[in-house]
Amino acid sequence: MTSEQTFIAIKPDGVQRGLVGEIISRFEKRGYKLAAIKLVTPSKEHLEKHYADLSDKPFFKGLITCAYYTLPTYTMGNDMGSGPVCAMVWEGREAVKVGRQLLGATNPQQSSPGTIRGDFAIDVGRNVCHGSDAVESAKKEIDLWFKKEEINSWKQAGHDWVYE
Ligand code: YYY
Ligand code: MG
Repeated sequence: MTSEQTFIAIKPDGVQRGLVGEIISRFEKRGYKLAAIKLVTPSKEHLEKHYADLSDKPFFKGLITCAYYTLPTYTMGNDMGSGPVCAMVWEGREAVKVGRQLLGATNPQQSSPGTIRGDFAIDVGRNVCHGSDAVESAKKEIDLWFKKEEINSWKQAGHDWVYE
């Protein structure tokens, strides 16, 4: 597989807990290239689209609740809509698959130490990050979160030291 893009987001719990730098650092150190980044507080409608395939799940309502997102501080009881999300596009070889590996299992109780969730999370509803689960969903998520002109095309100075 040649270079591909994945959508990675640091959820409000990750932003509030000061994990933005740490999570970016893990993707950077692995060798991936940051193609887009912004801090956004998504609307309920936006989150409904983002999580459309989970709309019949019992945890869906809690996942997309935005009741508190205008409050200045994080309020317990909701997830993605509770404050700013750090939305990113990361690019590189097998970025979707390896991105998921860097995140760890959905439920942090099952996430291996060394993964982001395995190092920084305990409960599934506070698992600090999102990553696309397939190349097709990555394309849809990138289209949903970013305008074309927000995606940067550039060559990393260290490219040839990362790829053979
Ligand atoms: O892709 P990933 O985030 O690892 O898991 P999904 O199955 O797509 O679920 C999205 C999101 O929903 C998950 O990161 C936490 C939340 N969630 C939950 O609160 N309770 C569950 N039993 C399963 C998922
Ligand atoms: Mg998912």
